[in-house]
Amino acid sequence: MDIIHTEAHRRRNPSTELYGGELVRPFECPERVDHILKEIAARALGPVSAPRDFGLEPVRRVHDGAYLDFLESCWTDWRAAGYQGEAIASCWPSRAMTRARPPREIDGKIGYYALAGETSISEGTWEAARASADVALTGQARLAEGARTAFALCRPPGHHAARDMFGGYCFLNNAAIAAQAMIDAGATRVAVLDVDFHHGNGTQAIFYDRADVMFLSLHGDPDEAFPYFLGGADETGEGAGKGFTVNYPMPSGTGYAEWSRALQDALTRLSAYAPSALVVSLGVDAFKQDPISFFTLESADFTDMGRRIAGLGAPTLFVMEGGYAVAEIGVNAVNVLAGFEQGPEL
Ligand code: OKP
Ligand code: ZN
Repeated sequence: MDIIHTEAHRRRNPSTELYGGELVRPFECPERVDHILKEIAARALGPVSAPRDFGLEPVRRVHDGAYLDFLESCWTDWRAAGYQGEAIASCWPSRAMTRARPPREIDGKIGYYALAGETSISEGTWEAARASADVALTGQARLAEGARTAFALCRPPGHHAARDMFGGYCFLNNAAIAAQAMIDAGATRVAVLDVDFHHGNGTQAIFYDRADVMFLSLHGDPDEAFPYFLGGADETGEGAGKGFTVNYPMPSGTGYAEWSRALQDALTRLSAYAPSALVVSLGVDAFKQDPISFFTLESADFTDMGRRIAGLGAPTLFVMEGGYAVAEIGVNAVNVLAGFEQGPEL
């Protein structure tokens, strides 16, 4: 399997995450990629190559222009305002404050574009986010050139990022950018299957009113888990997109028996949709030892997950999302990919 990776991810290395009222070292850290690469090498999964530079055009197909300008200038503007720490949102356009436009001043602007406060913006964040989108787009290009599968080792992750919102460690929605690029290259039906523990609110929102990109997500019930305000089973799409969003929220303690039944249902729906390409938002934070999640999947379950996804028979782009049990992230992520390469049990 072709693996796309760049060391530019290291430019995303903030020292703070607002967690439980403290500023802690972020769960989403550069070592995550080191462990994945180490396991890729140990198991000879395939060649690792660098991304191409696609520029911002394919990113603009998914994200708002003023939002991209904000991401690019945020760190400079934050420092210019005289702040000593990393850029953290602390005010939001809440329900009763609907003056829905970005203020000029950086403190207001970051609150306007933030969906949550845990994600600090630091020097290099924009460059790493852009490189991460290029990684996904390069994976998409591999599929367009005829590859059956590729692994975009994206970091930072993307599935929480919406058209004009960052947060949940995400800035640019790598999976959505790749899916849109597939459509722009002529695909008529693409699907995004999101197996990260957290609901892919950004991806859902981006494609909510569209029938050309189906979105299916298995995740912690938003009544109990981040991102809290999207991801219910009653969200099924709108307009032309009605029926093309499918959510599987599951409660605390969910193990693979229950999780894989949801996956089987998702695969049955996907099979009926018959996408010409599949994007898998590959988070491995459903793992039992994940420090911020509450499912109980074992490492071996990730192999089975990959095998089942292979059963769909669609050209498949894996896009890395979450997973915070850092020592085990390599084994868990590569298990999915190796399971996919083994294919379904006959
Ligand atoms: C990103 B991805 C829980 C706070 C959760 C954000 C989690 C972002 C996960 N107390 N903070 O989907 O893996
Ligand atoms: Zn996650």
